[in-house]
Order: sequence, then C-alpha cells, then structure tokens
Amino acid sequence: MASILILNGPNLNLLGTREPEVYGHESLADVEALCRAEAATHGLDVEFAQSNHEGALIDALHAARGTHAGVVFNPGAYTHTSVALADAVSGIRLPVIEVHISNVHARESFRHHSFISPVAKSIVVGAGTNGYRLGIAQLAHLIGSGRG
Ligand code: CA2
Repeated sequence: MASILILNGPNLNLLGTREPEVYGHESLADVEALCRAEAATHGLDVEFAQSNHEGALIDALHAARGTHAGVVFNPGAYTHTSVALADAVSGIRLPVIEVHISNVHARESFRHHSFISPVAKSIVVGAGTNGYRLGIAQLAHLIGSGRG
C-alpha cells in the first residue's frame, strides 16, 4: 500500500485549544483521524507528524523521499518566512500539497505571501480542516492511487 506524509508546522499542536473562530474546534488528533479515514478511502497509508522546529520539518521532508509517494503540508507560519522549507519541498521531488486551514488571503497582509506555494503542486486554503481531506484526495489523484 502506498504511503503519504501529512506534515504540520509550528503551533498546529494547539489546534482546538484557542482561536476557534479562525481554526475551528477540532484538535490535531481529530485532524489525524480524519486524514487516516480519507486516506483509507484512497487505499493510502498515512504517516502523520507535527513539529515546531524548522529543521525537523526539513528532515521530515527529506525522509519522505523513498518512503512516501507525496506530502500534504501545512507549514504554519513558516509558510511566510522560510526559504529553507521551500528549498526542501522543491528538493525532494515529490508532489507536495500545501494546506492552510484559514483563508490566509483574508487575514493580515504578512500571511498573503507563501514561500511554499511556488514549489507546491497544489494549494488548498480556507477550507477549514476539510482542506486536509481535499489535499489527500488531490494527492491520491496525482499519484494514481487505486481508488482515488
Ligand atoms: O491557516 C493555517 O493553516 C495556517 O497555516 C496556520 C498558522 C498560521 O501562522 C498560518 O498563517 C496559516 C498558525 C497555526 C497556529 O494554530 C493555532 C491554533 C490554535 C491556537 C493557536 C494557534
């Protein structure tokens, strides 16, 4: 069974604890459960990870080479700051779907620019946690998984 990596950046471990008007009420554990359920419908296995550290996220992207068929990536605030993460996304040569729970374009102007978007295969923004489902479905479509 093909496997995909769902990777989450800084502060996403706080999901469901604060700012429900922006990020909803679901916890990161809830997001993991919905990702596993969605991936199963496409015949895909899931590794689910979160880190608050830029280098750890880069290491996780590198490790996905050879072990995973693609990545659904919510880089959190590093989206707007990190050339290093953009280089990692572009360097691993795997399809990467960038996901943001909130509509970053309807928020502060510093959230309007993404270093990741130019190197992502697809982008899902402002669909709430359903964005992870959409990202997985798109990844399944791109990698041609059995039931995608
Ligand atoms: O909308 C998204 O998914 C973001 O990637 C979330 C990041 C933010 O910096 C990006 O601009 C957009 C922030 C994640 C922090 O999540 C929290 C959740 C609950 C309480 C506090 C932070």
